[in-house]
Amino acid sequence: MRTENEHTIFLKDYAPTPYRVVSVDMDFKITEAVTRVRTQMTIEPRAETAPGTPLVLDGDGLTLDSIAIDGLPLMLSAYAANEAGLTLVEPPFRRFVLETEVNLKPEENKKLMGLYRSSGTWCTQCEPEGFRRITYYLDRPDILAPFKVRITAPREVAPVLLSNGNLIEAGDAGDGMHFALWEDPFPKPAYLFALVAGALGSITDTFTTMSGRKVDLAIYCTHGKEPECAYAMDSLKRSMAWDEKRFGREYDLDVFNIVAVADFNFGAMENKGLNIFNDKLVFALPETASDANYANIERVIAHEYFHNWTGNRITCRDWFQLCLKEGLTVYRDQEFSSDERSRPVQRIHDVENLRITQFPEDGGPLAHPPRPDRYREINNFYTTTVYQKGSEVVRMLATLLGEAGFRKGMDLYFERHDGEATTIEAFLKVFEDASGLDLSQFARWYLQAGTPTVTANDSYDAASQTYTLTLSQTTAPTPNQPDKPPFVIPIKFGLIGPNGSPMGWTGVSGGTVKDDIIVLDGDTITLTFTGVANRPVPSLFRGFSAPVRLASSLSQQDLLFLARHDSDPFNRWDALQTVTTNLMAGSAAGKAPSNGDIDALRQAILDTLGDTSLDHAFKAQVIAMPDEAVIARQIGANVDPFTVAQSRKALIGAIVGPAADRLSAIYEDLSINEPYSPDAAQAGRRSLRNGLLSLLTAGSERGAALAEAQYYAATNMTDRYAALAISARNWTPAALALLGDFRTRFGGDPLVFDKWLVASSQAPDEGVIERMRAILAAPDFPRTNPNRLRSLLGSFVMSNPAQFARADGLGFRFVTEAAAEIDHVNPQVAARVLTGFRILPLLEPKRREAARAALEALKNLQGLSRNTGDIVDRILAG
Ligand code: 0A1
Ligand code: ZN
Repeated sequence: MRTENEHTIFLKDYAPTPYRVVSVDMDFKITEAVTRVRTQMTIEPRAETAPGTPLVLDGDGLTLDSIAIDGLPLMLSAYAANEAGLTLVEPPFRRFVLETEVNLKPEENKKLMGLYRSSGTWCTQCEPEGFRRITYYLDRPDILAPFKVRITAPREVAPVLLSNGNLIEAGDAGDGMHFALWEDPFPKPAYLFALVAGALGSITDTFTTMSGRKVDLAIYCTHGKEPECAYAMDSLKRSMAWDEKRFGREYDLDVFNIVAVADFNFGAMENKGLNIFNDKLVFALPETASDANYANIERVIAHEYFHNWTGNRITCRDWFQLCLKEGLTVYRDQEFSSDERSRPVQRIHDVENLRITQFPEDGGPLAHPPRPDRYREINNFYTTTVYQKGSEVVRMLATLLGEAGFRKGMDLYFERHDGEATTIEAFLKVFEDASGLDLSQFARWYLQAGTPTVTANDSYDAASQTYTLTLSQTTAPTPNQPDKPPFVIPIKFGLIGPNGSPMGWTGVSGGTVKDDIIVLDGDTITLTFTGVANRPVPSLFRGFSAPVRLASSLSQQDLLFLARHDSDPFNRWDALQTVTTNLMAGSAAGKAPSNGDIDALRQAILDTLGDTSLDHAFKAQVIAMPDEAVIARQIGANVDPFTVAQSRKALIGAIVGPAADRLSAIYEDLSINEPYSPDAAQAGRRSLRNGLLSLLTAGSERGAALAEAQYYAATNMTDRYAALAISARNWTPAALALLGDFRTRFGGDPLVFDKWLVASSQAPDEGVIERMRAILAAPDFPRTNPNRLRSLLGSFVMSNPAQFARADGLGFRFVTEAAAEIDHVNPQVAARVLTGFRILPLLEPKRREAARAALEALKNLQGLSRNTGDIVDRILAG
């Protein structure tokens, strides 16, 4: 039996290392069979270190081939080396140079951490703890050093040799070998190290920074894919300009390189001056990539670029502080996308994502604060909570401080901490110093897990023209955190009068209200507004000003009123989503919605569609039906996902039925004749059209045929894939044939194959698991590629709850059995797929037991990785 403490690392145990690294010189000699890595590091004891203190370096799977200090080989008694580390028993008590040599077999590295090969290219992934798979080192983010890296490799197989920083020398090395010498002058933690060697094509461009420096930009890829990198390059240049304009941040090296690789555990990685990308986030052509892919490429290119300041120049002291760089950088990329596209639509999109992925995490067995205080496996903490909730916390700071105050704090952050590895506390301190606010209670957002529920109740007294609003917060216990003292919750709000226009008041008492923001920082406040001429409808949490769940006493009528009149587009959208979610959740619990309710909802949707002041992308969000996961959360317990899916579909049918003619007419009107462009306006039009197709297919007889026709007529991937996915999700009569066609039409393209895998995993019919088993069992299925595995299994687990959580347990067993196999090859991917089991506590007892049994069987297997063991244990304990 594992116990929580075995391997658990606690934040409270943080201590600096007794030695620091002054500089690093690495020499890689790459050949087909092995890569020899020679590392020279200049090391010195810190002022407070006692003589004789051992030096302990991290290693993972390494074998030491030679070791010397200041050029002299070490005696065997002076050190101890094994797979997991290297200890110098009594290092010199002065500055010295430690030289080690190891030999690596990148070809055999299927974990994709450290140095590995992807389609023949040598590449690296070091965050968080991959550098120790390359050389013995103090592999932690608070050790910063300048690096010089020499790469020697066969010219034929690896004409391109890249590392961090600037190229300072390159040339012939004899015997068909050549070399390159790279120098990164900015001290950096080892997790930002990168090396690439291979036969790659590239596109190049330049960017002139605000101070007039010219930066050479390049994107490297497999030969032949160059034209597919254009949108990524365009996104990069726009990101560089935006960071100058919005945050005053200029790029600092002479070159910025991006490399696209086919095998990658994550989206992308911000290595200093050498970002490495999952190729799905670089390649885009209209025929093979959807509008959503384009938007994602733009977002992730920006995200990794923005890390240059938030992550690289200022990094994390330890991995508990991960959201210092991730939450802040997600906030920055969301702001970028808002400025480049539509702000309200971006906000809706980001909040939907938060509700579908982060709320379930925060309300389940894997809940943890944005800054956790313990972990067994850090790789399991690259979560939606650290990233997306981390971003929401930064956004709340910006809301509380105002735009100018927030910028002042950010400027101070860059000024005060440039070149440091720092903490959340230091981050909050700059905003305190810039604004004079006390943020000690606000800090709880970083320290406490769980989604608060805010309850709002109001009353109006016509005689005294007084409006009373009572707001209270509660947060359920989460693992290791039974009690939750109150959060500081900024509630951006407005009061709306009977004719739909904003209402003022003459006085307010009972709590803090600054302009349009109420700050709820206790358990409950009761605000009294005086001089309110009529009963208002409150619009609360405008722009989703805090990551909470709102339980309000508003009637369906009030919500529909907001949907029509709120000046805040986010709340207009949210009001309608709330009405729909409530009706679907109610119907799944056996409470059939009344005809009046349905008619009113349908009318609200039609009115939105007819409103010429709204753009297409916004309308598309409004007509999108709530995700099954959101409905399940609303039900809260004893969920039967099959009934949820049925109720959802039934309600869509009831809404669409009498409006089908009208909806099809709008659908027809929206077709596009101009050539494809991924721009926001065209993409918005397509998303509305495909949103209508989705409604019509789920809710009417005619949809299936429309989808089939659209599939064959499509001239771009957005429309073709939408038609395919909608057909598969609704399991239309043509679905199987369309899947077959799609498979052959794009046979060889791996990223399009992923789309086929996703669509295949979404089918709601009983046969879906059998078909997936067959896909996985095919001898040519690329079982070591994370994109393929996640497309099939990840999307099944996360987005097909009715089949994943089947009452007979078949879905659960299919996933645990597949995960057991993947775990031997790539534990990170296996662990991530298994996080889908976090819905367990929400399920009705029979399904819960079936899920538990599948996890127990997995847990009992021999040789499970720490990644998988950690996830399974936490879910079973929750
Ligand atoms: N820092 C990257 C995320 C990342 C994390 C781990 C990786 O390998 C296991 C790769 C990338 C980002 O935020 O984009
Ligand atoms: Zn990041």
